[in-house]
Amino acid sequence: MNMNKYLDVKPEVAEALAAGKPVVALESTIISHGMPYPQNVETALKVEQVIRDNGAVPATIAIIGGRLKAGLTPEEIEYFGKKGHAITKASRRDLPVLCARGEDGATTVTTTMIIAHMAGISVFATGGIGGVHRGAETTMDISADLEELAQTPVMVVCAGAKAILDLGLTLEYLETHGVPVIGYGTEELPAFYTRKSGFRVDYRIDTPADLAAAFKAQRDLGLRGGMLVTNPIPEEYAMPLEVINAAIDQAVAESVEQGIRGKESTPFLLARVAELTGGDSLASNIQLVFNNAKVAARTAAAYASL
Ligand code: PSU
Ligand code: MN
Repeated sequence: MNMNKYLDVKPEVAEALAAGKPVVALESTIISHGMPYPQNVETALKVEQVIRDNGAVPATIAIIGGRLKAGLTPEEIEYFGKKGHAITKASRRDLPVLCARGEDGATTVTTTMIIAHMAGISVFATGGIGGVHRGAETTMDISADLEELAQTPVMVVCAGAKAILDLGLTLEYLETHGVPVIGYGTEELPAFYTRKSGFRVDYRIDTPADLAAAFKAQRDLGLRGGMLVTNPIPEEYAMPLEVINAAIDQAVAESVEQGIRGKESTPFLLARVAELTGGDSLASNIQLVFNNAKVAARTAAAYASL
């Protein structure tokens, strides 16, 4: 493979890819901006173990000293978790300057997809994706994650999107850009902390083998863009709808009052919802990431055998 000059693939990951073995990408914004220390580091290490237990090699993705890293060491994961919000949250538009200057960056869904694709990784597991924000009709705040799904051929396994977003507009945007939205074992779009949202997915698929077959068909058809797999949080960790919605409504109202904009918007809302719901939402968040890692690893294994 003709490797990008800025890319470093961890040897274990490179060997797995060369041998046609399954690899699953993981993002680093969830570590530095999505959870508090030390739970972020514990979760990031444990999620790698879940990937291994389900037959794939994990590749946590980040930017370190201007290098695009496909696969981190435990020490690097610790570094990202400890530095937290001091690390730049890096979306597509941030890559040129970070790489030119040799700086660090925490990769969002967008940049994790870009780097995974550069390295030859097809499946990526995370918690939630960015989307169209409430009020986007005036703010135009639409996550670059949606645009990336439209153009980069990576399957993203998530637990849907948080209701901090306008989920209806998010689905409309994905439809316009030709991104298939799959429900894993469900017809209804999950909303991260809850299994239901009131919105329907495009297709329900029930097995990793069938997810892999759909992704393979997308490749064989020569269609650009990725696929969004939404996997509902396990029932026992789902949060009561009223509790989570009250916290989300308050967080959104505060972000409007305080004029929070741009890249700060999502981290502000996530942190505020976590504060307002106490440790419950953090425990749910951790469990749904493990659940997504399991589905992603099994799907990567099925895809590798096609
Ligand atoms: N949504 C979550 N948890 C997260 C994120 C979103 O429930 O950690 C992070 C992901 O890294 C996602 C990014 O790609 O936020 C989206 O940020 P923005 O809305 O600024 O594009
Ligand atoms: Mn935004």
